[in-house]
Amino acid sequence: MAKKNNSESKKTKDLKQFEKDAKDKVMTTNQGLKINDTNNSLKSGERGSTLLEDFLLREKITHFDHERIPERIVHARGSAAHGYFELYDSIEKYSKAGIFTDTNRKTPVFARFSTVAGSKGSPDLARDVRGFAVKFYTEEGTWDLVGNNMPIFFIQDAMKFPDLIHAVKPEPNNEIPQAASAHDTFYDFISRTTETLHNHIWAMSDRAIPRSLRMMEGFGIHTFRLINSKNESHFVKFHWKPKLGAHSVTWDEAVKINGADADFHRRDLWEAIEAGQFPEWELGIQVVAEEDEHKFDFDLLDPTKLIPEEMVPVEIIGKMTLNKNPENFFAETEQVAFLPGHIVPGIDFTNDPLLQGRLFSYRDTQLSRLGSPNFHQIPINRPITNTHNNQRDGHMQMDIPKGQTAYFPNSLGGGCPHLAKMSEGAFHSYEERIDAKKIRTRSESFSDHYSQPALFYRSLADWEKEHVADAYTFELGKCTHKSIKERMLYQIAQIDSDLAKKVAKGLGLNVPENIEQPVNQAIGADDNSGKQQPPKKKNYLERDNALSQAHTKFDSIATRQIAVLVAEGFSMSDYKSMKKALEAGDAMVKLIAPHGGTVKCDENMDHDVDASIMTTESVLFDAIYIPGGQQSIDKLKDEPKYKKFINEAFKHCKAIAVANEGEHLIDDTFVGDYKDDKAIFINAKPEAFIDAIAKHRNWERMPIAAKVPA
Ligand code: HDD
Repeated sequence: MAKKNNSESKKTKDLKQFEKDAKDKVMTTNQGLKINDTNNSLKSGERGSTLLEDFLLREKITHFDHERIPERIVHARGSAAHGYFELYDSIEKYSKAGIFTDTNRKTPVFARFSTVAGSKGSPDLARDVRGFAVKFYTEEGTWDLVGNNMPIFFIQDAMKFPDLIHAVKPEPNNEIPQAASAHDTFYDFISRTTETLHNHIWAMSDRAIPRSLRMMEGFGIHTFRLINSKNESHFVKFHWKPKLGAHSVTWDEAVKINGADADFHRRDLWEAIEAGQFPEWELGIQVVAEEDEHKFDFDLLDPTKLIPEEMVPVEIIGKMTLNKNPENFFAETEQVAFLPGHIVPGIDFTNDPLLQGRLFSYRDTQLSRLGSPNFHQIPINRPITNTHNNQRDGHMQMDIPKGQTAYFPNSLGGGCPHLAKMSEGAFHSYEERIDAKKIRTRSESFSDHYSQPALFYRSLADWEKEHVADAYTFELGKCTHKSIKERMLYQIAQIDSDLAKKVAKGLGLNVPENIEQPVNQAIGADDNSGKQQPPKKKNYLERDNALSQAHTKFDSIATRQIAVLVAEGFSMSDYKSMKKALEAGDAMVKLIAPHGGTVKCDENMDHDVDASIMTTESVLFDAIYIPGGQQSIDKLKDEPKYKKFINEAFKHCKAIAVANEGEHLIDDTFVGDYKDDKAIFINAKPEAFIDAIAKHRNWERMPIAAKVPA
């Protein structure tokens, strides 16, 4: 059953005043002049030249000529939705933030998900990190948690960000490749910058090709501080845990989805919300006491390290629900500006050098992207609280600040706006004690670059490990320089020697025993302290189950797309019972027929076709059901694309169920020889099929699936 759309929030109400609805309205110019022709320019004679006088043409064309703004320098491709955050229990012992203490609040949010490297129009299933940015419109001001779907970052210091991005973006001479990390410049950089290897192995894992934006985790990455009302600080890491679990597609699917539906993730998010299947994530925190700061084998300020959940469990504190799509993509999703510097009392920064640099970069980028220091006045960016200060003017000032004074202190303006006292909720930076030399260097405590990638790899299930090996092999296989591949193989060997051997085999190379030094050039040229080569990996934890998607949730088929393959005469009784069971679990059942329009079942009823086989692909679905009906099956057997459809689903380890004569169709496919596979069902109860769909995939099938030439 679709959930009720109770989407009104203080923020969506605020946005309403800016919405424009042209329904039943007359067309006008931007000055309100009514227009009776928007098709023809003003000419001297029927075939004459266009007149300079034509202000209607000029207004229309000028606006069009300027309707693009620069895309985001990174995270250009993204989709977003409105929703709200609810707190389960107050965490006032850690934080005084209203959002973390008041369980009666429904804090409005706007969340945007993105890929990093591709342009605005790039396909959704690129192998990439996903951005996970949430704007909380709180009563005390806006808090932005600008994270990713991986818990660590590539680099330790913001100073390296332009290098990282220049290396991964299309190469500057020919602007190739689009939305892909599989190229020489990226691996030239990665293989020489060992701090990147942890985030990089995550990017080689299934996490980089999520099944849905609704089925991925989110992380604030940096260690932040929570500040309570006694001004005591605790370190904190933020986690988003999807209610549907974290699931991914295979690389073969990703490549094909990009062709079949480049908007796969965007469409999936949009359609789920339109269907009332609101995406939900629980917010979790890992809290570390001040006095425990140095008890770990890694530095809490190093953003390339995670705190294993085995060491510090995640406490679930609340839930985010996304329940409303934007009204206008450009006005909301494109113009939203996230800034890690947007915080509220009760939350504060740490000295993580990556975070510190971000505090500068995001405000700066909005100035060129949105064009004015007044970007906070754009409707989607306005806080739900009142704002008063002495900042004035600038491009596109939308407010009309009243009064004679724009300075502080003043007496002519009655001293207003006056300063807030702490007791009135003023922000006050945490008074951290600092006694240090001014120095341009990297802390020795950041130098371990191999232990956590190794922990990640050890924690994966066998099928996940295989995907990682395939991903490295694919990516390095796309590089053209042998020296880069070999340097990368050496680095992989420092993480796991078996993994390196597998990848080397695929590349037709050997894993080098040694490589030219130094490999870690992330520190200054004059630093001779021996930090050039990171130390060998340590094993301070054998495995952390939270790092593997084999330990995610497998209890729901909600929003799973089920392709039902039918032609005229399909069995209504088979279809009806399966559809009922699938829809009871909130799955999306789609009829795929040889043609569009409607298709008749064996009870002579017309059914709307969701897609003709010519317009869709197996990779867009999670599972297949084939009801019986001899006439229907005979027709399907005549159409070769059905075989491709079924073989591909089998290759991608998906559940397939058939009823009665439906078995004859799979006998014509690869599936015919593997009917004892645990996710292939012949005349089975719907419950068994449903259970297999909830398990996402039958990864045990991988060795057989690899043989399918689809
Ligand atoms: Fe960033 C955008 C996430 C490091 C500079 N970043 C951006 C977005 C996300 C992240 C999700 C898109 C926000 C949106 O949807 O509009 N970035 C991260 C994370 C990082 C990180 C999780 C490390 C933990 N970023 C980072 C560094 C710098 C930047 C170190 C620069 C020093 N990021 C930017 C930017 C962007 C941006 C250039 C582009 C568009 C924007 O900010 O608004 O300023």
